Amino acid sequence: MNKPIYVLNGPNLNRLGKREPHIYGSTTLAEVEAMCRAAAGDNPLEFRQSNREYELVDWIHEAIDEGCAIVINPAAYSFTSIAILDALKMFPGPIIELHISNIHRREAHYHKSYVSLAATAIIAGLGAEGYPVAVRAALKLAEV
Ligand code: CA2
Repeated sequence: MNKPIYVLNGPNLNRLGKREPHIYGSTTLAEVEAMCRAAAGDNPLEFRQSNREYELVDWIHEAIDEGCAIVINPAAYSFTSIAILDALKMFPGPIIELHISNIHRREAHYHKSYVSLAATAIIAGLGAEGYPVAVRAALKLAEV
């Protein structure tokens, strides 16, 4: 069995599809998970969301030990978390940073992501459709 791909989601994304649909769309996180699982096919996939920074760090550590690739939407922690950046720097495989919205068209505080310093690639602005694109790309980069 292949190692799993980890799809990690940061704070507030559990509310996806329920608020601000003009920015984040109307797809819920449960629907995003289904899209990711369909994109992964037979490959195992761990799909998680947390509002707690330490939990995301712990899951990145788990992915370092057990995962083949990481897709991460760190949400607001993109712009604040050196802890998540440091954890991602330890991951040997592909890391796709994903944002539903195009962060570069938004306010200046959304422009500088620490996570980008560790990312293999960045997807922003494709809406929820960015997730299956990211999963397919990460699996290809991981050569599974
Ligand atoms: O576009 C993205 O995916 C973001 O990572 C979402 C973050 C934001 O801080 C980033 O700049 C871009 C915010 C997530 C907020 O989640 C919500 C979910 C439902 C409704 C409203 C906000």
